[in-house]
Amino acid sequence: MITVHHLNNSRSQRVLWLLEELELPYEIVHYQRDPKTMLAPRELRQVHPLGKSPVVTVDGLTLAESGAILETLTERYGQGRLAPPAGSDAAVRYRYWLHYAEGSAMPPLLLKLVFDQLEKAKMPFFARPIARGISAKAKAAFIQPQLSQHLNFMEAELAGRDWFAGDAFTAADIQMSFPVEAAKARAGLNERRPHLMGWLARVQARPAYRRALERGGPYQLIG
Ligand SMILES: N[C@@H](CCC(=O)N[C@@H](CS)C(=O)NCC(=O)O)C(=O)O
Repeated sequence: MITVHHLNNSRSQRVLWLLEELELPYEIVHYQRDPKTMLAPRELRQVHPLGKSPVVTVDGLTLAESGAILETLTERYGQGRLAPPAGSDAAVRYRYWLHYAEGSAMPPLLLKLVFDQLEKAKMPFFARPIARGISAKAKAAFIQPQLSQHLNFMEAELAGRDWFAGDAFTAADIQMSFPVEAAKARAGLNERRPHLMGWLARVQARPAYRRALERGGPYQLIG
């Protein structure tokens, strides 16, 4: 049996979506973020020492790290679905995007989230202008240029093909949904990048994506 340890508003939404695409039976154990810190509850550390979401257990084996989970489940249960044929160019791109999502796209998005929160955090009034100044500098000098570079890169890649790995929808598109949704929610992704927006509309229209939302519960992307 596949069990998904699902934290609300989190990357585990992608795992539910993959399982819906593969039409596999699974059960969900729900966890709620602390409303103040947004961190996962401590119980999740009983499943995996880092206590991050997603974590999946499959017949006694514990899997963590969303890219690794998607790759493992696709390999084990996909029967050729959602992954390009081994040895093809699409397979090389598939592996690249599976890693890129968390390894390269998420870090600047996470920095943006952290600095946005810093600006809103409670602090003595005299500290606020200092905090805002530091945040503005970090965003202007590093975060915004990085975000633009990544978004331009993804936009250019999708100009030549419908899906990240090639002509067919794969688990790499599922993995890429989180950074692209986060970029739309908080990093200025909009209609000025029509290929990325078109891709997002296509993935969000998939019946399995909608079913995963129904099973996972309310999903308001916060990163
Ligand atoms: N790179 C990891 C990131 C895992 C991660 O940071 N998950 C977030 C949810 S989106 C989390 O568990 N946050 C709550 C916490 O850190 O306590 C992955 O892709 O699985």
